[in-house]
Amino acid sequence: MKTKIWLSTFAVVMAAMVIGCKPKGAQSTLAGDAANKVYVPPGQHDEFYNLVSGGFNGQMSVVGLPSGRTLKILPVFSVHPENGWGYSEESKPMLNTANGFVPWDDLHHISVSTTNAEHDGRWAFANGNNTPRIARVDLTTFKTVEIIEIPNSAGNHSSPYITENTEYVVAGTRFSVPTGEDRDVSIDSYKDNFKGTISFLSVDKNSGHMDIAFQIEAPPFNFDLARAGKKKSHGWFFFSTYNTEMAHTLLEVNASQRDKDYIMAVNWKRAEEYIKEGKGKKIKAPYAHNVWDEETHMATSTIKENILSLDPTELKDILYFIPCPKSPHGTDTDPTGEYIIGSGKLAAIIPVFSFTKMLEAIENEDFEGTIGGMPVLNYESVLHGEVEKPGLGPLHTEFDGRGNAYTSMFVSSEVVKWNIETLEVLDRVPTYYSVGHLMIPGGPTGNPHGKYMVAYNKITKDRYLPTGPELAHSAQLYDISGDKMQLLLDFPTIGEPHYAEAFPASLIKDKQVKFYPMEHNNHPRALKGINDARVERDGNNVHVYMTSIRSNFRPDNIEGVRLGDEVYFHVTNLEQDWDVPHGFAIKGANTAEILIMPGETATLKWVPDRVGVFPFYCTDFCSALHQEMQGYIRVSSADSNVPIKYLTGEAE
Ligand code: RUQ
Ligand code: CUA
Repeated sequence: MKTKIWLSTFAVVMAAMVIGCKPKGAQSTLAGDAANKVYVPPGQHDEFYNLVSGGFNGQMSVVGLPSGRTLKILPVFSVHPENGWGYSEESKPMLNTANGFVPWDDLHHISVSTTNAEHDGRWAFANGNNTPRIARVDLTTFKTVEIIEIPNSAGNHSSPYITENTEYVVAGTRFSVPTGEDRDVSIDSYKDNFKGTISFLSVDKNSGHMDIAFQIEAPPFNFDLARAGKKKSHGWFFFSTYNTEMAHTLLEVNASQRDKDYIMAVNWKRAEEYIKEGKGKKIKAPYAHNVWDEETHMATSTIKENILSLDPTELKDILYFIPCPKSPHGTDTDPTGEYIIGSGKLAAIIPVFSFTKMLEAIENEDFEGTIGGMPVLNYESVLHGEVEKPGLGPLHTEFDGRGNAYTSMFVSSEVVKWNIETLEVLDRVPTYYSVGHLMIPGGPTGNPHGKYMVAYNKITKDRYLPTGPELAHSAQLYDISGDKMQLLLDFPTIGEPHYAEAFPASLIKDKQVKFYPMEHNNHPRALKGINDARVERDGNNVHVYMTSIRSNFRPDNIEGVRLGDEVYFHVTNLEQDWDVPHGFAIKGANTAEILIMPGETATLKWVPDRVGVFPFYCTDFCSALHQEMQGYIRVSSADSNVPIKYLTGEAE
């Protein structure tokens, strides 16, 4: 009987998840003061930077809040023809992996670096889901400067979450996979041969450089999301898990059987101690580590061979399991570090766990069982309380720093505000429609700026002018400074935003790099001035050493290239002023343009496939004579004896 009732509730929830509920009382008219609250007058700056993930477009976008203005698309894991990311010779190594060049990924989450659990605005980290990677973006240049691959992982979803001083960036695998020497195993041997892994990447305090410090083996569950403990819970990490049924087919049904899955608590300080004692073993696991150098203006990719692996079935006190209803998606820790919130997609309540109670339960060995010898804590013993009737389909929770939590409800399409101590629901607002993540500036840190909340919605339907079958995803900005949340603004987003983080603009806006000083340009093919422009043949390679400055390229007439040659245009932008990039593109090239920042050198490779004279030109409107910024290159037959010849701007 009980199962029957449960099954029918389950069916209703599942049906609602598929269809998506349209909220009642749709709030379509803006209150009179809403426009004022988002109005940023021309020439003035937004109060917050908001870094928004691009989901399946593999990029990050930079949005100003409260205006919702898109300031930049910042390429991370995907090639970006707009500026030559992944097309220039210098940037190609950034997208190298143990599988070779992978020019796309699925970027879900962003973490901005913190010191003492507060945003410090130095770097933003982002995860690549598909070919597991973590990227680091430098927030003085808004450029991806490092990408590291995560071996023994598949579907790097619970990532990239950081500890309170950015000691580690952490990555949990979504899919469990075979990780041993023999990976050719039958899929139905899942329970025996598949494993989960959690990776801890160290971050160098000064340079930001990442490395895989250690990896912890875990049961073959799916790891969905994670958050670090902070303040009192610093030293711990919390991961949500689903598919603790360990199903490998039709997960929709088979991974929704159990009433509770787990939040996995990781005592990483203890893991560090074990490593100091020499515990753990080195295992073979090749991964690429790609680093951008701002002085040579190029990336290098190194394949590393081994990682340090810890086995928690031997090191008994690093992993603990907290039962959590039901198929939890997000797990979030509040600004004090005391409360851990699990958002069970199929749960009717939101459980709030107490870190203090968790420590007591561990101390008292108050366990209800074990998984592979690792303790499962008693739900009731660790529970602070449950939020009753919050809505349907809770996914993610953020905080305003005033003791309130905000949880996104996918199925009932709303955001629910509740008090963390009393667990009382205080307010709810509809979203249009089916919110995924939500974001409060500083929301995951110890010091949220609880003025705005942004809902990132999965379904847009009628919100904007229709654009055929594919519609822009949508963000909605709410004022949360008062007791009641107020919808202020809808704005379309780039790609499919999952998560975003925002911080006060004042943190970084005066630290922006405006151009690269020529005297620090250590690119091996950089030119120091227009007089160095030249063309050199080296076997079948032709190197064009080119300068760009308003409004010419030197050389701009090139002859002596033969079919079968590979031509490398090494373009140095000699400008030493802000906002004067030059672009370079050549007719028929099977590639993209490159966009060269002032003081930078970048290389476009071109393999001509026919005889003729080919124009090239500057693609970025740089001056009144931008349209004059052009040239020609002649390609002769393979057996021609036209010598290398070029003009560097002598008047006719
Ligand atoms: S996810 S909508 Cu972070 Cu990929 Cu929850
Ligand atoms: Cu240089 Cu247009």
